Amino acid sequence: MNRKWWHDKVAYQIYPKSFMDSNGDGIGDLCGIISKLDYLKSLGIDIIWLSPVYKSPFVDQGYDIADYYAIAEEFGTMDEFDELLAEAKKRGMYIIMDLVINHCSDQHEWFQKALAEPDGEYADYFYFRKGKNGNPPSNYRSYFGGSCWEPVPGTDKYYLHMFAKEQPDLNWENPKLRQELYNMVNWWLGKGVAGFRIDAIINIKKNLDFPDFEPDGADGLAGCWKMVESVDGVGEFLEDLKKNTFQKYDAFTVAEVFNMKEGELAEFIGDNGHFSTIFDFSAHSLSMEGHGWYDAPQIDFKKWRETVINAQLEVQACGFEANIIENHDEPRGVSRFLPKYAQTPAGTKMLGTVSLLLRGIPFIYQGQEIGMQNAVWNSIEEYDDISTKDQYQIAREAGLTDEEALEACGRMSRDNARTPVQWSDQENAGFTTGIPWIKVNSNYKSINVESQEKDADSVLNYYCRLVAVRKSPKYKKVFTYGKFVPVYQNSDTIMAYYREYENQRILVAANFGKDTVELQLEHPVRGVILSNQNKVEKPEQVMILNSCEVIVLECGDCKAIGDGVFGSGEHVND
Ligand code: TEU
Ligand code: CA
Repeated sequence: MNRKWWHDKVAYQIYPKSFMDSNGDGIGDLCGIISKLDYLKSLGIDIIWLSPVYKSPFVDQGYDIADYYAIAEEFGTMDEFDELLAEAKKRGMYIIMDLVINHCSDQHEWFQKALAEPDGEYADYFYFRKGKNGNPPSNYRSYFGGSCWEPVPGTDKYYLHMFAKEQPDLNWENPKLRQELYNMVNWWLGKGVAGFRIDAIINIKKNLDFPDFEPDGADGLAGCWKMVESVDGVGEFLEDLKKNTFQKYDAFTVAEVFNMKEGELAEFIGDNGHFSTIFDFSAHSLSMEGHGWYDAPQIDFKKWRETVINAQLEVQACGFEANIIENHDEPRGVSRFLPKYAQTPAGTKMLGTVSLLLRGIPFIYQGQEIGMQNAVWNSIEEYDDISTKDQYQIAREAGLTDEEALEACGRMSRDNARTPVQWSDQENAGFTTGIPWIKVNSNYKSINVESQEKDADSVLNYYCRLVAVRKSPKYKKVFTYGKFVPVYQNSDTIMAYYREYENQRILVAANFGKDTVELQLEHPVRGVILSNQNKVEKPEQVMILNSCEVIVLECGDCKAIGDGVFGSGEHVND
């Protein structure tokens, strides 16, 4: 495996609208981010992923882009963006942008021109198709509910949108469109962004026959992802994109890929993969086994552990993935992956440790470092997110009461990750002096940055130590390239693994259960590297882990162990 500049970095996702408001309009902005760069530096962050900050009507909170070359005035100006870039660079930090090129906003000039001339050249930037027997061209349901096809006014045609109707899909079969996108990507790379998080990119390849699929819901439609999963050829587009853009700049790219086909992983993240890496959504996908949020299975610890372990073992054979416990589309990780009794500072530190020391590049989502949790939502009107409102409808149409549907949304809504970052116990959690665009989590007085900065034993200060351990000169290589080896899998409540590289072996062991567990150590312990119970005594022969305890131990020598890629024996080439 060739060594890459981003391999040993720690990344942080900012959802700008909820991060920090600098001008009192209740909306987070670029100057707010600049004001917090030193805070992120002290946390040990290297790479910052900005969710979209482009001009947008915000139907899907900026994932509906109306001008790829302009900063949304709600977030600030291009000068302020350039200042953010410069200030990040001064601190040795990298900025990656969110690249949303499966679709644009219906307010984008391309789409407006297409509507004006439905048979003109811009109509071919999109998928304009005639209906069938008075119906839409196919029976696809969008990710946000309803048909994927919207009538083109004044015509007998429809346009395709796999997300909201305000997000028309871009026609990647059109080389002119692709070139327009490549020019835009290179313009941002030329400005000095270090790369991109790439949005929903698996959806760009369509089956141009738009065949119907077996309906899978009360609406008589079929999930649009069935078409995505059934068609080949996305790789050709992704290679074309990479060769014409990222490759020229050694850019770091992390793709959001659901619905990847079996056996395609190496093509996506291998040494010559389409992307530097992709997110590991395997644990998040456990919630997608129902018809919607209302019947999404609750996370079972052993199933979660097995899923994480299998993903680690599969990926280390061909590359790296990006590890998360949450993002702007998911509920808060602490609320989702920890049982109620573990939703404490100790449990939060435990979950963070298990995630950040896995093999792969860790992404911390804003507020995760202080243990932010799901909010309490009292009515569907309190929500902003279009996906949540759709899921509420799905639940009600499935016969759930308002209360039951609200419980499902409260558990799964993306808005749980979009409540403002809790900076202090002051009004609006110190996020804004104005009226916040979305409600602040009511627990901000007990969970906030300012109080935790003053507490050496806080979640925040533990995360600082955790990131420092991962990046320390002594352990950087083993945590970056070390082989992942699961252990104690026959236990009902332990999640534990070794990281092994050359003669180093580290044990990460966590007890997600309620009861204390005694474990027979397999290797002599040299010392305690990190403990969420502040333990310093190294265990001998037997290790005792209390409920919600995690410990990181340096174990005795191990024989020449591979760097975890392509099995044992392979070493990283400098
Ligand atoms: O999310 C993509 C997305 O949600 C689907 O690709 C995914 O398959 C589905 O949700 C699985 O449940 C990205 C952004 O992260 C999200 O915020 C946007 O709403 C969406 O794309 C549209 O841009
Ligand atoms: Ca603002």
